[in-house]
Amino acid sequence: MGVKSRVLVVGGTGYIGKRMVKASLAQGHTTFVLQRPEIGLDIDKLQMLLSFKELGAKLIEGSFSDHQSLVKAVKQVDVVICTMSGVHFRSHNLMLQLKLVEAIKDAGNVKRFLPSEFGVDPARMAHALEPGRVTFDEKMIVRKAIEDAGIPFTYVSANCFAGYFVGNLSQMGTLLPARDKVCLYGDGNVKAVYMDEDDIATFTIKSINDPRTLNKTVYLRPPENIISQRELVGIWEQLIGKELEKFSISAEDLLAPMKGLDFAGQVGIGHFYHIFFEGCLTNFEIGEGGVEASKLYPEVKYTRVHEYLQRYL
Ligand code: NDP
Ligand code: GFR
Repeated sequence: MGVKSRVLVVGGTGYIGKRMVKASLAQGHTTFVLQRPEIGLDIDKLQMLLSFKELGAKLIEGSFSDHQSLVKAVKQVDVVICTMSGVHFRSHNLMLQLKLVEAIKDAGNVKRFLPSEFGVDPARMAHALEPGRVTFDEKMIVRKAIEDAGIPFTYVSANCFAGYFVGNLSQMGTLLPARDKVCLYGDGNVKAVYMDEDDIATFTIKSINDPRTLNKTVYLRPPENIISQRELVGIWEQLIGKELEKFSISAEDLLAPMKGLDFAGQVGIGHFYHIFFEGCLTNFEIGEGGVEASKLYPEVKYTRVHEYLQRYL
């Protein structure tokens, strides 16, 4: 809201984390990034941290295995954003956030904490399928710890990262768009919400010191990006000037191979089922505890799906 804050990003070299760092700097906040000693010889992470420093960020050393180092880090800032990895094929450490909550509680100075969410609203997923439900259950455990500690928060429900859901026309097991045939979930008409990850970071940083988002869930639901998988495929067909052969998979057939897959694969199938058969991203009205980002920040020119798809041509 124009006011500048001191922001610490924890998980700042991650897929969404690096975008948070850049958005925080771009919006003029004094931006800190946690530099974990455990990254060791991970040269990509180290070089990225150094590049953030060149952009004006400050690096703060801290480790999840050293409580005092976390307390010291959060004492230097007003806002903490955590982008800890979730449950997928990369790594899964959401519960580590409980250590960060403890540090924020002990430090006592943090004005807003944004835990690692950035997807489906976990508060609406008590019915989620095993084993993917673990993503949502763990995020709810972290929320409870935050609220029990009386830490001011903002939760961000970012819906579908375009990199995981737009580039592949929402097909599982690939990150690239089909050019001949495509599988639709059921009739393909269930509405989802697709977000460019840079916009997720932009909206998130806009929310960090906005009184309207204090102790609220911010839903990213920009109207032009609320589309069905069939509409997504249609946009791609327009771009490539070719109609794709379409076939349909039923919910039963999507779920059938679940047992034979590894944990990450089972989690993924569950998420795709809830999103594209149940419509969990759009089958509810935003209530009292929530606000919608594109309404709060109409000045953000968010990337439309057809613009995002240009990179795959
Ligand atoms: P990443 O897999 O990129 O990991 C992010 C960061 O987590 C890493 O960079 C690292 O921080 C930190 N981390 C991982 N393991 C450890 C550990 N053992 N100790 C300390 N820190 C660790 O995460 P994503 O960006 O993919 O996911 C972030 C959030 O976004 C999750 O909540 C996830 O559920 C959600 N998400 C949502 C999607 C959607 O479509 N809506 C898609 C993908 C993710 P460091 O930088 O310090 O090394
Ligand atoms: C939409 O909200 C979420 C989406 C969320 O709250 C948490 C995680 C996700 C993503 C996961 C990110 O890694 O949904 C599925 C999963 C990504 C994934 C994509 C998993 C398996 C796949 O085969 C896949 O193909 C693109």
